[in-house]
Amino acid sequence: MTSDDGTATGEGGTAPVVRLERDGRTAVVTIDRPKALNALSPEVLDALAEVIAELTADPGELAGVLLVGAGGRAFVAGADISAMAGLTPDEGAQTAEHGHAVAAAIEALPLPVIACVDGYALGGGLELALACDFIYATEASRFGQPEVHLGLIPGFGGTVRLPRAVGPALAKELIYTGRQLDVDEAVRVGLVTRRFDDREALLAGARETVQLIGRNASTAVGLAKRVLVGAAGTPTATATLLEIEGFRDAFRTEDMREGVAAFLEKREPDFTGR
Ligand code: DAK
Repeated sequence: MTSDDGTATGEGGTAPVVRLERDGRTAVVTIDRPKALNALSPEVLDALAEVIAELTADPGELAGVLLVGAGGRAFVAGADISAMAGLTPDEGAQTAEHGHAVAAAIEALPLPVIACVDGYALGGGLELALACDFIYATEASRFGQPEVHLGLIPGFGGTVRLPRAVGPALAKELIYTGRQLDVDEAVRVGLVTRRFDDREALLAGARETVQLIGRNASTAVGLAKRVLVGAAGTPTATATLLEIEGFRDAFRTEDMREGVAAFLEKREPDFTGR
């Protein structure tokens, strides 16, 4: 459920497990279950889905979203293992659908979402980060798909998005072994785009990036995300058609006319998001 101020609350409406704060042009979505290292219980997935739906329905003047985990030890340490213990195969499949729906909603949101990782991003936590547009991380962060240790395989998109992010061979090695990457290796293999000394620097850096994005036409940023997400993993011919459609749609926007006119008139553009 979501309260008036956009705070998603847990069962009974008393315990917030996902918080949404709007600060100027930046939204911060915090997964707040630090005692369980922010593990993705069904309640957290519901709350995340509600917050993403709210941002989709009313993006206002937002230029970007930061997704963070509370507590300073973990972004998200995976799907909630205790919630999975007694599931039947069909219930397991429903859990996978639940997680996939949240990932798809993040990808469909026409705003960039930055996963801000400070600590563990394991299993469903890494999969959640991979559904974001890019990952920033602190020195204290660790990444992995440890599902095989539990007799499971990735179920929230890890077999799909991890190979796209780091290449199929490394993705296989990580999924088969369950070994963790430190931030050095995560940056080297392209999983993490920027590293920061600590959480404060991480959040400041991510906010700066949202500010940079916010100087641009939000229509163009949203179209670019639509094409990038839609084209991922598709054959070149399909991806090319998606790009042509997106390019066509850019010509439908006032922002494109304004951006081009401003360049030709040697002035700063005044984008309106239309
Ligand atoms: N679920 C539930 N609780 C968790 C948890 C998790 N994934 N990870 C940690 N916790 C809880 C611990 O149980 C502990 O709770 P208390 O005992 O204090 O009540 C608390 O968080 C602190 O954890 P530790 O005491 O273990 O802390 P350490 O610093 O010693 O170790 C750790 C940190 C992250 C290395 C360790 O907690 C750990 O290994 N956690 C599990 C990591 C993991 O295996 N994650 C992947 C989960 S599997 C599916 C779709 C998707 C998925 C599955 C199914 N369907 C299609 C059905 C995805 C699966 C996964 O993500």
